[in-house]
Amino acid sequence: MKKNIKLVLGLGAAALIAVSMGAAPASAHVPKSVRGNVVLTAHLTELNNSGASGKAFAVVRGETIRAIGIRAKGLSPDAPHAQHIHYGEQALNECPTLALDKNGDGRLNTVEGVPAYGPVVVSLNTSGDTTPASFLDVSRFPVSKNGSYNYLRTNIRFTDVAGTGYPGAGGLGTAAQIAEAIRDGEGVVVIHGIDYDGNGTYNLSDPEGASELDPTLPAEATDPAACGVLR
Ligand SMILES: [Cu+2]
Repeated sequence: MKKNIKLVLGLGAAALIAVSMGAAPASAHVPKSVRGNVVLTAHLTELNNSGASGKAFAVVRGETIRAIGIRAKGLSPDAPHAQHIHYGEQALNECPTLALDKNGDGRLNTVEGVPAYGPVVVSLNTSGDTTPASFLDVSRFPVSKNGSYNYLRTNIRFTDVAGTGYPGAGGLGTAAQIAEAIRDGEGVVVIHGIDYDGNGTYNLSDPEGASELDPTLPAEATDPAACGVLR
């Protein structure tokens, strides 16, 4: 009996995907909110000449992401790819350009992109905790078999996130504030991980060296590879 209930829920999620992936007639006034569900989509385009691209959708209701899916291709193959929703009250909430390459090394690292896409508000991993605390737990992010993957996760709750820049609250954004911003089209999906030299692994000894986020991780594991705004 339990299995049947799960199946029904699964079909529900599939229906939501079908709705969000389907092309809406250009002329119709399709309300963003259908019975409280806000459907958002994003076209992911490459950063750092990664060659990656993809599509994402999210169905958000209140402070919950009921379903989120990412279809990515052209990524460094057979490697884990950290992926997040980024958002900041004081960020542009757009994808960055190389103009933000502050140190002029020709690569856009994750921190350099923050003025554009803001800090991490949700970790789009495959199991367990989805808060920003998990943003670099590479063992729980999707692996790009032959450079692509289809990711789907349901029922992610937004949480309060420090550093999202709301004045008067020590920079803390509440779950409600962040959820509203994402529903309003200000969330940015970022996929990380570029094996620049194509030697098959992310290496600390490669020319890019250590990540600016964590000296024990290669920059190849954390540099942004694709980006798109959920609108
Ligand atoms: Cu990210």
